[in-house]
Amino acid sequence: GPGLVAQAPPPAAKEAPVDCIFCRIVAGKAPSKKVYEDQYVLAFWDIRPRAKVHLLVIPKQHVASLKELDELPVETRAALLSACVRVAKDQGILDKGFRVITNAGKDASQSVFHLHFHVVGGEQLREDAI
Ligand code: D5M
Repeated sequence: GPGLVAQAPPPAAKEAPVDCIFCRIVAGKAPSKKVYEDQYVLAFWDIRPRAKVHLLVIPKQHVASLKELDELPVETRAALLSACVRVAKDQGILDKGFRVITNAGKDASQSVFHLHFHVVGGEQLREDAI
């Protein structure tokens, strides 16, 4: 009848999981060795560095992995890659070379489910692994 108008369901809540360690770092509730920050992204040292330089670049907005990239505003997507180059430059590894890696999902052995790019370098990296 005329009184029954289909209602779209409310959008699913996109709140950051309260237990996300990288959200806690963004919020200043967990420590990190920050090297860069702007309104979109944060970069800090990996807690378990696997090379002389091993940084992580993350969006401040929570998404689980690269699989969810399209949920981020285009400005954030651009800022992520620009920040990878910027922190490499700031570490003095731009010209000798560096590697940017993101693990997405089980087969990639992703262990922290907040999108992050590893920026690795400062030494000769293996051809077949980070
Ligand atoms: O890698 C996740 C990476 O995140 C791994 O190299 C360790 C790092 N990590 C985990 N917790 C922290 C904190 N608290 N600070 C800094 N770095 C951290 P992946 O396998 O790609 O999910």
